[in-house]
Amino acid sequence: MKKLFLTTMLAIAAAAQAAPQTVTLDVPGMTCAACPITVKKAISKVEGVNKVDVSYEKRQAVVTFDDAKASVQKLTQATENAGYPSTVKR
Ligand SMILES: [Cu+2]
Repeated sequence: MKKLFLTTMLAIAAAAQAAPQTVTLDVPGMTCAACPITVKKAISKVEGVNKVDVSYEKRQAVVTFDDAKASVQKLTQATENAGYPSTVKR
């Protein structure tokens, strides 16, 4: 009984560690309709990213990622490497 409880707790802990996270990045450097394509490509290449929605009008990227593999820092680094520095929208 105790062992089952422990196993369950470990499973919950593991699931919590690999929780999908959604973050909105401000990408002010997008200046034309082609920019979001570059930004989306750069973010998509980061391991653990599940979904990327880039809005040129809002100058924002909404990214869903597995936080066991990716991190906000990796995302902002990826956009910066592509020529579009970004910051987390708070
Ligand atoms: Cu452009």
